[in-house]
Formats: sequence, structure tokens, C-alpha cells
Amino acid sequence: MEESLPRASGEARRRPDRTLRVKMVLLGSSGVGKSSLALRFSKDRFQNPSPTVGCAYLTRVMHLGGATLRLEIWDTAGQEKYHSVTPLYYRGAHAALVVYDICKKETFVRAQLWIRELQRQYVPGSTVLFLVGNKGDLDQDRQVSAQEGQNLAEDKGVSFTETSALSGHQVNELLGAVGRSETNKQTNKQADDKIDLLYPGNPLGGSRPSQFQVFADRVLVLVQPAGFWSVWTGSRRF
Ligand SMILES: Nc1nc2c(ncn2[C@@H]2O[C@H](COP(=O)(O)OP(=O)(O)O)[C@@H](O)[C@H]2O)c(=O)[nH]1
Ligand SMILES: [Mg+2]
Repeated sequence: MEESLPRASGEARRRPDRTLRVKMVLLGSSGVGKSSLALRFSKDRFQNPSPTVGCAYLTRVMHLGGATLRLEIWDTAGQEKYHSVTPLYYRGAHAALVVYDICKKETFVRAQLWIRELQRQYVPGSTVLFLVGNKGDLDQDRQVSAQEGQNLAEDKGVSFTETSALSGHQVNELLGAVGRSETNKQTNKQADDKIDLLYPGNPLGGSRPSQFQVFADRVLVLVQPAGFWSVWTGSRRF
């Protein structure tokens, strides 16, 4: 029974430095505004004709709740025209933004395929997906309603927002949401580490417990020989 107990991981896993690197990739059909959004995220400006970004990445530093986030914003180098974006591009991403143009229905259809592909490839929880309807400033030419976007996002279990790279509408809010999703992941991870340290390192300063029981995968009850008992819980599954 003891083999299944969480193991002490040692102090070494503490993170005094709260600088987090966040890899964020932009995906979606050609012309939806990925490069424009990348430029807006990084430099807070808009450029028409659209910037030739691609290949490498742009960066943006954000401060959020005591943490410094270094966002690496990856833009495709036009491979999406041939639907040939390599999985290497989005593998290991902390956040993936699947972008469509609210004025072009086919880009919305294509976004669904992107989400399906990503959900097949990524490890759940490690990459957070956002569905982004861009060109929100062109409401008069809209072919996809905000409700349709919302419905798709709910159906796929991803976050949703409409943006405008041109006006900057909702761009900072989106970046904030990406940042928060990453700091939350890190906080959960730290909670995991804390649980690791609690047991078997003498939780009550006494001897090792004689019994333990796990409820609902999340709650660990330790029963001490003297009849004391203590309960540990956290984000980790025991
Ligand atoms: N009106 C409007 N045009 C945009 C917006 N974002 C991008 N565009 C334009 O859409 C075209 C394609 O943008 P681009 O960033 O190159 O798209 P990409 O192929 O997905 O990288 C360019 O002419 C941009 O100026 C937006 O939010 N509003
Ligand atoms: Mg581009």
C-alpha cells in the first residue's frame, strides 16, 4: 500500500524566481490577422499592409500578480496557406490562439478543424486553447455572429473572445487571459509540490502514520497510531 503514497520531492523544486516563459502560438487561415495580432500584442501597433512577421517570434513582457511573464508570440511564416503548419510549431505551446475572420465564414469552419487537430495532439491541460474572432471592427461585414463563436468555444471547451488588431479592442484582455491561465497552471503546480513535501516528511512531527485513505482521488487522510488523524488535499491526484 505504501508504494502509492506521494513521495517527498525535496526543497529543490521551490521557485524563488517567478519569471515565466510563455510560448503562445497563432493558428488559423491565411488573412485572418494573425501577423497583425502578433504585432499588436508585441508592439501595440497596427500596420497595413500587414507586417511580414513569421519564422521566429515576437516577445512581450507582462507583469501579473507578482510574476513576470515573458510571452513568446509565434507567428506562422505563411505555411497556413498550404495547411502545412508543422506540429513542431505548436508542440510545447502553453497557449494556442486559433484565429478566424468574423467576416469570412470559411475561416471559422477552418478554425474548427484547427481546434480538432490541436485537441488530438496536445496533452490536456498543458496547452490552453483560445478561439479568437478577429476584425471585430468590421461588424457591418460580419458572417459569423459572436454567439456562433461562443457556442463553438463552449462545445470544444475552449475560451473565446472577439478582437480587433486594427483598433486594439480586447487585445490586452486576451493577453491578460493567456497570462492568467499560465500563472494559474504554475500555482496549481506549486500546490502539487507542497503536497509532495507534506508526506512522508512527518506531517505531525510524530511517527509515520499507520493508515491512510484516499477519497475521490484528491483527499488524503492520515490516521496516526495514537488515533490522531489529519487530512491533506490539493490539486494533485493521489
Ligand atoms: N479591418 C481589420 N483588418 C485587419 C485586422 N487584422 C488584420 N487586418 C488586415 O487583414 C489582412 C491580413 O492580415 P494578416 O495579419 O497578414 O493576416 P495573417 O495572414 O493571418 O497573418 C491585412 O490586410 C490586415 O491589415 C483587423 O482587426 N481589422
Ligand atoms: Mg501572417
